[in-house]
Formats: sequence, structure tokens, C-alpha cells
Amino acid sequence: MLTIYSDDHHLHHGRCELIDGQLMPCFEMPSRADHILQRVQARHLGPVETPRDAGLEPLKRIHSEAYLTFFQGAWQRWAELNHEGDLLPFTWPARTLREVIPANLLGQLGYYSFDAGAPITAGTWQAAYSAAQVALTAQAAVENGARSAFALCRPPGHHAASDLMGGYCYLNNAAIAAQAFLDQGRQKVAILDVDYHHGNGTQSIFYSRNDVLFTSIHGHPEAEFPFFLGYADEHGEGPGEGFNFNYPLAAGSDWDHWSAALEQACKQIEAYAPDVLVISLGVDTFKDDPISTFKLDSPDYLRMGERIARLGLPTLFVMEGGYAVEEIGINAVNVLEGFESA
Ligand code: OKP
Ligand code: ZN
Repeated sequence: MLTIYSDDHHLHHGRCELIDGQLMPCFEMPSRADHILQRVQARHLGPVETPRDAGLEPLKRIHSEAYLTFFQGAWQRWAELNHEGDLLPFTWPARTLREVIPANLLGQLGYYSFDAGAPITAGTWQAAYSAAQVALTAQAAVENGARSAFALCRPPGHHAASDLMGGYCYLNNAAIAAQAFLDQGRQKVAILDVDYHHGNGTQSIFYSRNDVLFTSIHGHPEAEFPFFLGYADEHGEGPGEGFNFNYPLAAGSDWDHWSAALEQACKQIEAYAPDVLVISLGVDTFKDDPISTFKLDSPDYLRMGERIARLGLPTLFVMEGGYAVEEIGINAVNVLEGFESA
């Protein structure tokens, strides 16, 4: 399997996030992608190539121009104010407030975010832009006939909506790739999001559309981030009604529970009969993940890849979460090796 990877992810290294009332070093750190790349190479998964630059146009198909312009210029504006730390939001247009776009940088950041979990640093735009190009180059490989490809994206993307960052995500790499398939002539794309967290950004982007099926298996939002989306009764709206399926699972779910949900998701994907499949590949379902509660073990990821392969679809894997840094490479590459073996 071809892997697409860019060193640019090192340009994004947030200092801290707020957890249990304390500022802690960011769990979403550069060594995550380094470990995955090392495992790809150690297992001889296949060639590793750098992304081509397809420019901003494919990003604009998913994200609003105003959001992209704000994100691209935010660090420069922050630096001109001579601030030291990362740029982080702290006020949002929640209920009772107006959805105006203030002139102030921090006001605008609140407008364009849904939590304080996506710090902007000097290199965040470049890292996120390159991650989107990684997804697009891997997408092109599948579009051109490869059975599969692996987009080793960092930062992740599935929490990012059309004009919102949050949950470590800025640009929705999987959504950008899914849209690129459609723009290059495919009629129907299915997305299967196996990250521990609900892919609220991806769901919201395609919620009223029937050309992208969104399915997601995740920690129940009653008890887990992102809390405000990802429930089982969210089936899509308008023309998208019946093209969104969430499988929220209880805290502590193991492979038996998880794989039962995977069977249901696979049934929906088979019924949809897509031309291509995009996997939002998070491995924070792992038993030792520091921010999650599921109980998957490393061999389970082989089974996951095998089941995905049995769908018999051209498949693009897009890296999302996974914070047990020592095992992240083993678990992610196990999915890919399971897929290739089946
Ligand atoms: C990103 B991905 C407060 C804790 C909130 C956010 C988790 C984001 C997960 N800073 N945790 O889906 O793996
Ligand atoms: Zn996650």
C-alpha cells in the first residue's frame, strides 16, 4: 500500500490543552505521526511519497473562503500583537449570544471554533494545509486505480466543519478527499469513521447530501467529546435523510461490542453501494489510549482491516486520532496490513 506523508506536520506542535482544570501538554503531538511512519517503514508496507500541491481549490470545496482566510492569517495577526503563547479561543457565540463576526482576533477565533482544543501556532496553517494535500495525493492514487492508499495526515481533521476548528482539527482531510472523488467523476462516496470520537465535522459537512454516506462508531456523546453531536437518531436531513448512521457505544466497549457495530455500519455501506470508501482511521479505541475508554487490543486492528477489505471497495485510509504514542504505529499499520491480507 502506498503511504503519503509530509514532514510539515512537525510545524504544528501546540503547547498545552485544558484537561481536568489543568493545562497539560497536548496529547496531539508530532511523535504520533513519526511513530506511524516508522512502523510503515519497519513493516515494509509499501512506498512512502510526499504530497503534490493541488492548491487551495479542493479545500474551498469543503471550507468557506472566510474561514480559510482567517485561519491562514491568524498567526501573523497574533504575532503582530507580540503575544508569546499559542493562539487559543475562550469565548464562543453560544445560546443567547449573536453569531456576529467581531473585528477582534480572539472574537473571530471564537466565531470560527467550537472548543479550545485546537491551538494555532506559527506553523499550524502550513501543517494543516500539507495534511490536506497528503489526503488529496493519496486520494488521487485511489482515483487512478490503486486498491487502497494511506494518507498519513497530521493534524487530524474529522472534527473540523466547513467554518469551524476544534478537537485538534483544522481542515477536514477526509471530507476534502471525499469531495475530490466526487469532483473527479465518482457518483457516491461512503465514509466510515472508526475514530473513538464522533466525526462531528464530517457529519455536518455532508448532513444534507445523498452523494456521501457518513457512518461513525464512537464513544456515546452523552458521555464523551464532542458531546453535542453523534447520537443514534441523527439520520441526515432533506436530500441527506437516510445517509447518516451513528453507532454510539458505551464507555469501556471491547472488540465484541465494537465489531458488532462495525457489522451494522458495513451493512449500511453495502446497501448504499458506493464507488469508493474513505476510512477516517483513528486508533484511539485502543485499550491503553490516555484519553479514551474503549478496550480494543492490537490484534483487533488486523480484524478491523480484514472486515473493511471484505467490502470490496477502493479504499482511502485517512489518519485521524490515537494518543497511545508507543503503540499508535502498530495499531494503525495493523489495520492496513489486515486490509491487504484479505
Ligand atoms: C480528536 B480526535 C479538552 C479535552 C477534549 C478533545 C479530544 C479530541 C480528539 N482539551 N478532548 O477525534 O482523536
Ligand atoms: Zn479521536
